[in-house]
Amino acid sequence: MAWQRSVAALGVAVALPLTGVTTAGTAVAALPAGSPAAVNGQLKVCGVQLCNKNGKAIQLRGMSTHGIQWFNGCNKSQWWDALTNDWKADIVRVAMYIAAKDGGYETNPRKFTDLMHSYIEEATRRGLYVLVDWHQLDPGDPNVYTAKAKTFFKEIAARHKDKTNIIYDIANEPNGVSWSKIKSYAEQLIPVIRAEDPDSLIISGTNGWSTFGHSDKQDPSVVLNNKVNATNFMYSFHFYAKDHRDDYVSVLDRVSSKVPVFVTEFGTQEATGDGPNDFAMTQKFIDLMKRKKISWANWNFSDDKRSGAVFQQGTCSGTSFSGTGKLKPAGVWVRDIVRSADQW
Ligand code: IDC
Repeated sequence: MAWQRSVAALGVAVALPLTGVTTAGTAVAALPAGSPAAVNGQLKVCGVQLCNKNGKAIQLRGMSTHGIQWFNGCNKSQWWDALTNDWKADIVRVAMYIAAKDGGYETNPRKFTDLMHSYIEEATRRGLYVLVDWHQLDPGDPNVYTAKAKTFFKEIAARHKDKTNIIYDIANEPNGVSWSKIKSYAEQLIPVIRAEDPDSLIISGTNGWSTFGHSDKQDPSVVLNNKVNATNFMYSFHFYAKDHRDDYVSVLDRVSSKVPVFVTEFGTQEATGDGPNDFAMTQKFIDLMKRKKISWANWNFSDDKRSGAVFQQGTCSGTSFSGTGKLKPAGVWVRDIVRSADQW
């Protein structure tokens, strides 16, 4: 406001209205001023872009947890401090495996739903966006878990519907299943979430482990010609740069010009999340994602022994997570990119 500026310029001490004060009197989750989620607010899809509350296209960057059934030991204040203040991440993806054979959600729905609530609350206190990852993987058909997914997402959405920093990913990596079956699953889940949280941003994986079918040797047109019937919806794409080369860059470039895409998981190494890094190949994806403002989360912010876990083994039993002292090479490399200036 012009009058505010001119008064301030005169150096007159007067009480000026604070920005961000609402008159509605509704309780909204407190996001720290200046944090990524406070600045950008409720996300929405605009065209093929992800936009902030002002309709400006933005790119979110951040980290995925490892499976919270295995690596909840990392979930401590210094680990969150590192992600928020040292890495300056915009987003945390919380990977909740489903299958009993992995010790996932199925083994104890109450425990894992509560654990997800606690990650969401902590991310909110930190001003991060939080991506709730229904980490179905094996079996690869998300329809196996439709009833369980509905129960889980209904409770999550009902509890957190007033937050503006939550993103729902309803299927991590569908595999061994046709796109039409994934689309059918998505169209069952979306109304369940939207009944509770109408303006929510929802993502689903695509066939071929979230490659728009490319890892299944299918053409992405199968997805592009049969889109999910929903608004505010994005498709996920995953890659592991040592195994997934220029042809995957081309697919990502092609699909992201046609539909909104979020890279909810990628690695700089082999698809096992282990083995040698290929930073030069990863850089090609990073450049594309920067140019097109495609948001991403890297796998993963844990101390697993594999090369894709950014911390050296044993780090999570201590309290030192910030800086580069405890990082593996992938961590040093990815941290630099996550830390680089936000573009909003
Ligand atoms: C891997 C974990 C490993 C676990 C395995 C379970 O690193 O500890 O035993 O899953 O199958 C993905 C998956 C992600 C994988 C990761 C690395 O989303 O769950 O984690 N990856 O293999 N897709 C491509 C790679």
